[in-house]
Amino acid sequence: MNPSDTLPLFQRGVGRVKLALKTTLKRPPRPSSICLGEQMPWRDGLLCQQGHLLGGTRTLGQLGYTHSPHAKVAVDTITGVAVVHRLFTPEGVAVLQDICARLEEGAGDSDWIISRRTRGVTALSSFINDMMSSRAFLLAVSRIAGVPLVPYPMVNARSQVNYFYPKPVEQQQQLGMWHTDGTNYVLNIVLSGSSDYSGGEFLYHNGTLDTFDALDHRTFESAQLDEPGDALFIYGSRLFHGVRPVLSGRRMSLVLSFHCPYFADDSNRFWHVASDDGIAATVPRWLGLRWALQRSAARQFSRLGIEPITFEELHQTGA
Ligand SMILES: O=C(O)CCC(=O)C(=O)O
Ligand SMILES: [Fe+2]
Repeated sequence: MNPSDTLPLFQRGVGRVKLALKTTLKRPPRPSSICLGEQMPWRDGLLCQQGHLLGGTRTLGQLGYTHSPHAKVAVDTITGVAVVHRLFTPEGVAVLQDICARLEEGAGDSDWIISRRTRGVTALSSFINDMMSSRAFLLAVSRIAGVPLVPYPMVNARSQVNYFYPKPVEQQQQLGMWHTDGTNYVLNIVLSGSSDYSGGEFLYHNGTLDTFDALDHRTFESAQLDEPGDALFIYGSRLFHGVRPVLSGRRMSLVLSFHCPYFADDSNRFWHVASDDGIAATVPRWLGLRWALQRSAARQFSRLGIEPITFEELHQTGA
């Protein structure tokens, strides 16, 4: 088998600009018309009280990076990739499944490997919005990441629900799967169980961006995401990753992005966001992002209504 037949590479550089133009010309979906009528509010008890389990953790240093994205934070402090089990209770997973399934109504079609997706879901679901602003949830994700985190400041790039369905073989071959994310700290929560679909494995390149070769599958790893609610945490802008085409059933996932408020640096690029949301919609949001990144960490936490999460706190146990 020639891996290039099954593992095409997603657009970068000029390809992103072309994609941004295409997205701009397409009629945007209208997710704001969805009325979820959520029955249950978020509560911290929906996080697994025994604490989550991590598997296959690799720091940015272990992936081969020598330069840290943040001054004074070592590459071996920041997680590059980790499988997260039991972050939520079964009830928490069931509520997320229900909300994300209902958000499909307003999903836009995507001609990427993801069949459909709904962006900016924190504006549509108060449950997901409150979960992302919960100090307990942010502390759990910060501990996984190795740095304190807040929700990513740009709403559309902050959260997304992906729906994958089988596609005709001819289409799969033209479509990109391998990509890096625009955002840095990304939690990919798979809400379908492994018996709900076939194909759809989450692959990542176990190395740096420079050493990625789409044809060399020896460096690829498949994340063990079997139970609904299992998640893959990644440093998305520095890890090539992708979901293989789904062959049967449906795979649904909730992808959440975070930002470390102690540093103003951010890897996102205008064309990356514009390729997802179109150019016109991205301009004001982009200006808002530049503004938000300048806020102090104290201000970012106080806007969420929570006490700051500190570096020291990440290493304390029993909290
Ligand atoms: O749906 C997933 O599990 C992850 C897809 C992905 O990498 C993305 O949306 O950027
Ligand atoms: Fe991604």
